[in-house]
Amino acid sequence: MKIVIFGIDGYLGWPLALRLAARGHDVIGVDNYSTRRGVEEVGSWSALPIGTMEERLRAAKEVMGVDISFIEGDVTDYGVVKKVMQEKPDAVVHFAEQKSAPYSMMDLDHAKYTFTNNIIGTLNIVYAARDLSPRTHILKMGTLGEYGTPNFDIPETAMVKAIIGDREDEIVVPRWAGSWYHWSKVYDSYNLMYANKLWGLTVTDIHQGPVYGTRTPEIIDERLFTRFDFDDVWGTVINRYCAQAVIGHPLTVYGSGKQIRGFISLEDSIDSIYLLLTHPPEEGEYRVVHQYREAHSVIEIAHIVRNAAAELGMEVSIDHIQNPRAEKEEHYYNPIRRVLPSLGMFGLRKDFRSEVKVMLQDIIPYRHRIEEKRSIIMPRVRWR
Ligand code: USQ
Repeated sequence: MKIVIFGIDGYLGWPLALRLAARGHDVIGVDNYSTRRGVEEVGSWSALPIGTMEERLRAAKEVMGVDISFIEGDVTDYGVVKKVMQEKPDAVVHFAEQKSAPYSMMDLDHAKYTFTNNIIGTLNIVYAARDLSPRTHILKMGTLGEYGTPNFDIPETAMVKAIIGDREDEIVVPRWAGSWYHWSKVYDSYNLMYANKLWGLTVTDIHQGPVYGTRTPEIIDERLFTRFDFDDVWGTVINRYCAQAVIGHPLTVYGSGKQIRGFISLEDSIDSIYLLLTHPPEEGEYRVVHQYREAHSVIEIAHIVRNAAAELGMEVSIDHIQNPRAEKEEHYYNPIRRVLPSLGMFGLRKDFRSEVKVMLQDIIPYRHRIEEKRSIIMPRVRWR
């Protein structure tokens, strides 16, 4: 297949490119390095050192013998999107969105940037697909956070039957997001559903939970590392706890820590996306996918990280700090999963504790890079 990855330089984009290239697919990557700039803006860096795109591409060639094409460009620039869509790819993977909830909550400018980048980027892709390559499968990274934490099982469908007053109709599955970032993905989903209805585009809208991890089978050399963020703005919770553990920083549990999310490892995420690309929906279908392996509260995660660290001889304490976010801390949580299990995902349960231990071992050699940024581990961005 010929596959375009918008956002090839990111945490998921780079390992997905390696996976696809290793399996013999043609990969064209696009990125404007905005995550690198955003991480720098908040005074941070990736704990695992990553090379420039040129170095990464050279390493992929030398270590794996694969050629990956790259275009430096911005998904909000229609000219760039048109240029790659003219190649009539089999699939376009859209990861090129501002992905941090805290970044979007910093101030008005960051909220505006998040909306502009995310919503316009998706709009460019659906228009370019309509005009230049209507059969291209658009695989878009959304988030489970679009739904919030409702008190019902979240259907893995676009629409759901609802009774309002005394009449029944089909409505879009209700959403109540918890940051401007998460709202931007809600609007994306609406726009994708609408484009699918209007023009019959083929879409997979993935709703994924927070990802953790340092490796995939293709990352066999330091030069192939993907980024690993741990600061208050760009790090996701499990990666943050692991980074905190290796420098002896108390684990930063927000509030009671009873808030539950659906977590997935980097490796499972890449496996799932690969499966979804190689098993596309029917032509003209809008497919919703809930992508996570297991649901845990963040306090449970903290205990798992603390225990895994103890097994490696590291003593870590757990701190409950005032929650900087506005979110429910006690709630029901059950996003339904059918699509990925039907493709064979999530069968064999990996031992979460040993995965966390591997992560800790992977970042220990780079703990000095985390130590150097110790002052930006505590949250600086508040929702209210
Ligand atoms: N949390 C802590 N301590 C920390 C950091 C986070 O207790 O040091 C808590 C948060 O309060 C939240 C949960 O952990 O309840 C998850 O936070 P997170 O920062 O790992 O994830 P989030 O901001 O929700 O965003 C991440 C990704 C985003 C993706 C989303 C999936 O950055 O791109 O869409 O996970 S989901 O959470 O399902 O919406």
